[in-house]
Amino acid sequence: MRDAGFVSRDDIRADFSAAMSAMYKVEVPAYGMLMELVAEANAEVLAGDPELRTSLEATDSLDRISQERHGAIRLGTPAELSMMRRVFAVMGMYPVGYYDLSAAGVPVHATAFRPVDARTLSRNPFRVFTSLLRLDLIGDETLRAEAQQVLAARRIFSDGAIALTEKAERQGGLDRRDADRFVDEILETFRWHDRACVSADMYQRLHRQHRLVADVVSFKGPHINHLTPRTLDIDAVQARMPLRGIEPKAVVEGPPTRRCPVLLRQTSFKALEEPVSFQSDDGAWMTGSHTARFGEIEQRGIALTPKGRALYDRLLDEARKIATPSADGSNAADYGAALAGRFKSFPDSWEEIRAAGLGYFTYSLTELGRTARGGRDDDVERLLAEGLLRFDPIVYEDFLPVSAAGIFQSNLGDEATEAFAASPNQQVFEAALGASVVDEFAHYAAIERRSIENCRSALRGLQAAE
Ligand code: OOG
Ligand code: NI
Repeated sequence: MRDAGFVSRDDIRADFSAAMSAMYKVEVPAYGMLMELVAEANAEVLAGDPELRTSLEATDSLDRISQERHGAIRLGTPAELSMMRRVFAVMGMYPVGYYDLSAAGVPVHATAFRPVDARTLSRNPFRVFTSLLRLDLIGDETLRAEAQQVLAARRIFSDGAIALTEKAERQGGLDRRDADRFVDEILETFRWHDRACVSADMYQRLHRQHRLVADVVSFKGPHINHLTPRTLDIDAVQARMPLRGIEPKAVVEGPPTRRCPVLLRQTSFKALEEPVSFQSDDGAWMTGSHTARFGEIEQRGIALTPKGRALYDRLLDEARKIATPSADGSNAADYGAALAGRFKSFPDSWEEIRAAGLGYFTYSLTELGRTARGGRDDDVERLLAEGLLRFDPIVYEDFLPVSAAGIFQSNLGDEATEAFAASPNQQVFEAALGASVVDEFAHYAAIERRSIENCRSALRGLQAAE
């Protein structure tokens, strides 16, 4: 909607995504190198797979791929999370899904802020995995209280960022000048700060409790900790990383290599050890180090129905029981074999996936469908059999809790693995957020349904018009 000279939310998001990418390239040069590797691999895949190219074109998602990335931040308080929700809304990004990572030993729960409808996704699909620290899972009461105090005192948004967010809410949008200022102001929240806001002693105590707690509590803001480009061939990029001096984690998270990619596959390289400084009581700054920021790539496949997802979860679980990937990567080959073995029972053609009701698809008219006339019935199967419809997989736009935990773990290091009782609490999360999260399954189902309705009404319209 382009009311009264407002810049569209999609354009603000695209500008913000580009600004973040430029900032991260300067802050973490390996990210720039990863982007080059991904661009190279994607060009090769497209050149060698005309069918994939056609499908991406049919679903209007070819152009977005080179722009595509996600980031991640970790927030400390409910107030930060609810303000972040309002900020992202100005850019057309809304909370989708709830991820509980406590079961995997990471004391956070999370959502992903992202554009939701197909048109805005194809304009720019930038998304941010946003987690909220759960101090309630931290056993040491004194430390918990201290951490709470530090977090309560920090301000992660500039006055300008807050004022412009309120203005956008009041007016229903921002004009060009305000939109540019908004992007600049919000960028500050995500910037890396090498001066900690706690003493070296407190940092150590937080760190001993959990490295993630130290990362969230010790700094002025929720520095962006990675930006992830989307590749069409994650195995190729994984294999090439070492050739450029980047050491990837041993195991690719998510499903194994398949002809028909499902859900999401991810791999990352370890967090960098970066210099930071801590202020002592006499005001002097002392140098130390911190690891938080890393690089990641992802390959996206089809969004699965609850039935497909249940099958995925079961097969993954079985594979992990045969060989649980160890942090040092020593059993990576065993795990890879177990995963490939278990996933043999997951159908690997789009026809079978569709017939078994495992994945979501969009339907569109074929060339023949576009020129069809006269008394067609509405039955999808018949229209497909007659060659009037085609179907294309709907891309999974979300995240996976087991994979996310694996990414967290590989960056936090071995010693961070701690057993928390699984305690998902979507209600508490949504109360902090100040809104409910979108149910991803209902959302994909609605996209599929709408595409079928569109085909039907186009067929009907055509019959009437021609
Ligand atoms: C987020 C890790 C999860 C993903 O892609 O699943 C994630 C974090 O480390 O803050 O980014
Ligand atoms: Ni990520």
